[in-house]
Amino acid sequence: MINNIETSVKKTINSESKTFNSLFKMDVLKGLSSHPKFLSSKYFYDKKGDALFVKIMNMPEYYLTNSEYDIFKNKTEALVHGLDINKNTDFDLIELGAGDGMKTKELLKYLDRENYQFTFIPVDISQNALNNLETSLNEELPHLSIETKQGDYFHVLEDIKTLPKPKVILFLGSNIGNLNDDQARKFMLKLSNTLHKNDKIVLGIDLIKSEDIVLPAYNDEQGITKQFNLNILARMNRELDADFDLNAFTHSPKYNEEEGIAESFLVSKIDQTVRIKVLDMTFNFYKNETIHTEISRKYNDSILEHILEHTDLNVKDKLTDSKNYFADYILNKSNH
Ligand code: AVI
Repeated sequence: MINNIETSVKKTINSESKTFNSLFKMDVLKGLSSHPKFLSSKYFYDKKGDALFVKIMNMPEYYLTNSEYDIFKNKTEALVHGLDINKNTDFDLIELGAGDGMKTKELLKYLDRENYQFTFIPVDISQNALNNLETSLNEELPHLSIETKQGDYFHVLEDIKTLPKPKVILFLGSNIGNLNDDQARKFMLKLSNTLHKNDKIVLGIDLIKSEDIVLPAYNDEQGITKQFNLNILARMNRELDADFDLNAFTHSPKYNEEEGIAESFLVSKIDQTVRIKVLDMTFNFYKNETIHTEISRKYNDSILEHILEHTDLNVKDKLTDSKNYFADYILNKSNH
């Protein structure tokens, strides 16, 4: 029975993929036809989701933002020292997933004040976020050379590869944590292959710590993270003409301290059938059935070493915040 469903789903995906004009539809079809069901967390981030994520970053429970800001504000000199940049060498400072650049501005101000020669290249999927960042940087640092790049950073890496100057890549905010270990290994290999010898990466990652600190960050009192998670259903209602009843699902975050993995699920409160008009399909959910929506992996030194195993990247330095919650690792590319 399961085989039949899987075969028909595969057939549908194969035959329809040419006509599907959006990856979203295909991913929804695949994820909701799987056992257990899953949806990719990248679909949290539409306009509504972006706004909710900004709220999350400002929540008292979401320690990640303040922890990394602490490093950028209070350890700027050590950070720049670890990057080994010669003041007379022009370089590109590329930020993957720049957002509002709050942390990066501390670094930019320092580099500007100390007369380093560089161009700041923020990369983001949202043109709106890039425009806002450019406007605020033009005001705060009028001499800064800035070139924005809009796009999915997986694809932008191809363009970055051709840039001739030495590079420093910023990949902050524990964004790598939203990839599983296999995806993270592939991504870091791809990133490593876009770099030249002695280029650097600043990789911001959340460190493994106890459940009483991590879990509230994904289960806040105000219910903002719940809205963020449910937005993926709301997005299917908006974009795929689905009829999800948001009240019929709950937000359920989990954290396994031993593994250092936080995960979010949506759980069906009742037996129910949901129709997705654009797919011309219905999906059944039984009471307590889960949809996996996000992984937020936490790291330690040995997990990171494992992720970097097949790359030419070596850990050169590690800076942590005053509470030891978060780390910015400086990685050096050792070969051409
Ligand atoms: C973007 N990313 C690093 C966040 C995280 O912590 O995994 C996304 C997030 N999900 C729920 N809250 C925040």
